[in-house]
Amino acid sequence: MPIPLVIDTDTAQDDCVAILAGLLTPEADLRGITMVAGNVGFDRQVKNAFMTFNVAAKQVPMYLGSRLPLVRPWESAENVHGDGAGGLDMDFSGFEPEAEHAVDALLRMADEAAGELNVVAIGPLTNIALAVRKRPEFASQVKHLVVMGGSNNARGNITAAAEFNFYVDPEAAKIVFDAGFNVTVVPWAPLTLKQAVFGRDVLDRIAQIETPLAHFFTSVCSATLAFDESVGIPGTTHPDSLSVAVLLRPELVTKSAQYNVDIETGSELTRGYAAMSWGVHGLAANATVIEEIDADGFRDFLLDMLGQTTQPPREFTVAGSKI
Ligand SMILES: [Ca+2]
Repeated sequence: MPIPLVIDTDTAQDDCVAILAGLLTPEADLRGITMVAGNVGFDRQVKNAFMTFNVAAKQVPMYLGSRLPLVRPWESAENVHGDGAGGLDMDFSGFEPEAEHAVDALLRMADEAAGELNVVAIGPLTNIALAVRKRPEFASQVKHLVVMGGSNNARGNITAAAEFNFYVDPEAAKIVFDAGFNVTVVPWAPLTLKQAVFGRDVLDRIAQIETPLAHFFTSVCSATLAFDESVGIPGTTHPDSLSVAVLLRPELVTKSAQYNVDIETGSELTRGYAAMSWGVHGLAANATVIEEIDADGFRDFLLDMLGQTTQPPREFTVAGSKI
């Protein structure tokens, strides 16, 4: 049976790869994507997602959601991701988002799927928090929520304490973890840093795959590679595509445990810090946190996907030149 899912995304770099996995993995029934403020400018994120549809030669409805965090000003990760697509551009005429708001679309799709909808949230949790505020039962209607965010008693990325998605909208993250979802967390550290980094060896293999998807991957990951190497991470990071992969291929998860996850909203120093309590502090578990994956299996999952031949309807350009 295909797995019905929605991807809630701040589309840049690995978000693009995650959307490709949702579009092109045979067992996935991607019902739509919902856009949330995060990595790069909102309208740029929309373009990045449309370019992802283009390279996949496959489109699903795109719903625009929150352009700002719940109560804070937006902060970008453009220093990490650039425009999030390595300078790629194309003719966007005819590519239009749906008129329905992302929050309404999430609620409607949950109704239509009658308890079978999965949500993979790979940006700040603003849209998910708004959906559960608009309709608290949304939390129990969603079969499985996979959240990319936080670190499991390990270092952050945007600050020492915090990972970007939870830092940008900590109030939203707190609402979501208090809401009663069946939620699985894909943390930044140590999981992503240990097991979802593609080093130069893997990137060289991808560069040799002669498909539009592989060329696109190399472009969208290029800016992040330079940033990562400048801060001591030996390759490109793939927590968002891992989040889609663990939903579609649960056998990739080799170790996980129950935690109580709560988010810091009061402090500026530790804003967005995810306290992940591992069961010895008397707190009720509210999340499954992934601790280890089959890293080779995940790499092969993405390499297989990038090896598919697609026929993108539009040509991409870089700085006005066709490529
Ligand atoms: Ca993301």
